[in-house]
Amino acid sequence: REPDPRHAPKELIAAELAAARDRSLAYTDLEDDLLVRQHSPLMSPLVWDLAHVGNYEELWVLREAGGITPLRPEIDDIYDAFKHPRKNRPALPLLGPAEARRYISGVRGRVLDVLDAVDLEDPDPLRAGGFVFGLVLQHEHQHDETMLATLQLSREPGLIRDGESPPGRVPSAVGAGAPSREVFVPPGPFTMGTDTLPWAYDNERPAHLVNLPGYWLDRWPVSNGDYAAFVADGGYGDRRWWRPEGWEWVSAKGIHAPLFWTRNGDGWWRDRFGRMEPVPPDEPVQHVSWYEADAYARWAGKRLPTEAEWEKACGGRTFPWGDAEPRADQAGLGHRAARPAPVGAYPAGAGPYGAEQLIGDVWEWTSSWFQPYPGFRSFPYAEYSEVFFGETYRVLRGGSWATHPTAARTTFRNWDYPIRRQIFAGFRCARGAG
Ligand code: AVJ
Ligand code: FE
Repeated sequence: REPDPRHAPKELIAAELAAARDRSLAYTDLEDDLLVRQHSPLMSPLVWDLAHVGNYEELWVLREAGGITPLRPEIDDIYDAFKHPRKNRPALPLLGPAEARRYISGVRGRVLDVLDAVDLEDPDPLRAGGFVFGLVLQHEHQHDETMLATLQLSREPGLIRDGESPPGRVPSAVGAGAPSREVFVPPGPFTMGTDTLPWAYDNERPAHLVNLPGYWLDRWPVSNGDYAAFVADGGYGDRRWWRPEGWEWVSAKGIHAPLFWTRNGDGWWRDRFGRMEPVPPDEPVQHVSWYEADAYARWAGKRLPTEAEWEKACGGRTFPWGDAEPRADQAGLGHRAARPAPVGAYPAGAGPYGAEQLIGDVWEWTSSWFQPYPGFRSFPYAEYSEVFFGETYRVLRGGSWATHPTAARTTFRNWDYPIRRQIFAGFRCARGAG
């Protein structure tokens, strides 16, 4: 098998950096107008993401780890995500597309020089195990996923390749003799988070014991077909299923289906990167907010899992199947296809209790707020995780079809506002054993 990039030799780090850059350049290989325009007030112009990725490398690899004199200190302010909310970014004096490409390629050349010179055994925590390279690599892939969400919001056709078809529906997922739709996770303690994965973020640390009662977890994410039944049952018009804030939100906004769904005759169609298609019933539902996920679960007589319940179902390994890097038959990751695979497509990716599709395909909303683990220490900067802790953001787990394997593992924590729907997020349900 491929060596794990988290314990990577320099050549592998360099190859991973090149692959991430190819990806960013592919998503921004567009007419200037499409790069400079703001497709949604929720998102940056794509040309902002592009230069921001390079500026982040300049800050962390060149200046902090490499001790190199700033190349373009005057643009730091523009690309500081905390100084300017996304909706204001089009008004900034952004580098144009050609200049942005030149800037990030100039930075990258020096990054490779720093990589060449660095001692990966250096005890300095930024350099040890190549942490700072893992940081910028995961950062770039996370922005690539964000750019895909921007491109989906643009509804412009023909910009995103569909990729290879995801695996077809696996017969064992349906019909007589199919596995049960829920798996049981017995009571007891498990180790949540990590002390040992060298490229894990601060918010995944430290490892700590969590004791949970037994619970049932859906074997698969909720499908479009499942979700359409909630819609057809009048779920969006029935206050009983909703949190008060969620009810207020759907009522005020007139929300009655997932983002990108449109009624067509007696069926649902969806916009997928600018093309309309019937909503595939077997695919995990995407583009629902936390409030919608929470309401569906209540309608189904269940609830969302806590993030501890989600992680325990993965069995304490880097991936549900073990510590080996994902194979194509285990998880849908890295934009192999521009869509999730049907529910049941990855039995080979099951965790020890039988839950499938935990990694890849769709991010999964959990009931948990984004909070620090006991003993949390901010590293390398408070603005990555710490400033987001509290009762504002809900945690998502597992990664989507658009998530690169470098940023996918059972301990990885993502978070967003409970009203957000542009991310590639779905969910699965849980219920207590009682
Ligand atoms: C972890 C996806 C919530 O996009 O805001 C990118 C990742 N942090 N640049 C985000 C991130 C800094 C972050 N999320
Ligand atoms: Fe960023």
